[in-house]
Amino acid sequence: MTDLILHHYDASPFTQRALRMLGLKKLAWRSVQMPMMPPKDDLAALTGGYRGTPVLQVGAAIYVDSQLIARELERLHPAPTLFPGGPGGLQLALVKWSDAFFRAGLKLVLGALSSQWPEPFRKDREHLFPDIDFGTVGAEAPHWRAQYRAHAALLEQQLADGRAYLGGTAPGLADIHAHPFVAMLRGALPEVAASLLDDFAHLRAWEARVAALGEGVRTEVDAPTAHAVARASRAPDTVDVDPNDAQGLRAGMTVEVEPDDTLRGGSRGELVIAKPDRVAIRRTDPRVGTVVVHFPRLGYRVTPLG
Ligand SMILES: N[C@@H](CCC(=O)N[C@@H](CS)C(=O)NCC(=O)O)C(=O)O
Repeated sequence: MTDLILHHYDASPFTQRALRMLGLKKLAWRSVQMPMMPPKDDLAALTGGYRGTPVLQVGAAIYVDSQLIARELERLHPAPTLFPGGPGGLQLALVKWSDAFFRAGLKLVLGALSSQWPEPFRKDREHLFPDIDFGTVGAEAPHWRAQYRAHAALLEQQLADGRAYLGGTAPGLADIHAHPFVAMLRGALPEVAASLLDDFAHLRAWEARVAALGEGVRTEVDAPTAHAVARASRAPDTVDVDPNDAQGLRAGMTVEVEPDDTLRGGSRGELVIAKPDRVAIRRTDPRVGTVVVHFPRLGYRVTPLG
């Protein structure tokens, strides 16, 4: 039975990113569905409070965010690589570019559709994105259409020499970063997407190729099964704190870790890893035992509590 357990819901473009990684690597994995909004107690038992999707579990190790899921899948299953043609720094850096692409598409979707959402879901998303005014974002649609098309035009430019994927002949993380936000607009606002994208012929062919990566082989399991896996596994005892840590973090500190972009929730625990690429905390919960929860450093705030 595969060690990989993905906690997720499929409607999320960030989940779709994790699925394309699993597809590129042709991996078998176990799926635990989470709700699209709180309460998410089953997930919180593992993460300590982070509520976002996707989250990868490997035994008693928990990996938050598609950035770290990419790194971990690459470490565990190096071939085929997510980083064709290089060590991956630039492909990983594109996560911040892809966030800007996401935001342009998100604002188009919110402006057009959020007033029709059920009230509890709309209120939850207003909480999640405190920097977006749901009441006025629709009035900015021309700007966000222009931004979205400008991002998509970069993809079209990169593909214009006839290459199959953004990096050349092999698919990689750059494709997987960008593709979900093209698919998101096509799914949510097909007419808007057509008006912004359909003269990009190379992009259209590329969309089909990236979608065809699929998702590997999924087996559904329930949350108690995943919790039992965590309880039966020994939490990794690695302690690895960068002596040059930019915040002066030290092993054993109690810290809170939370995203610095949206309010996807924070987690508290004992700091065991702090490096430029990640921070990890050890925490114990009666439902899952002791787990180590890893977060990317890029885009996450670490607050020492004592
Ligand atoms: N940087 C994160 C972003 C994840 C993210 O924002 N996911 C959204 C769904 S698209 C989410 O978790 N929303 C809150 C929720 O579903 O509770 C990643 O790449 O994993």
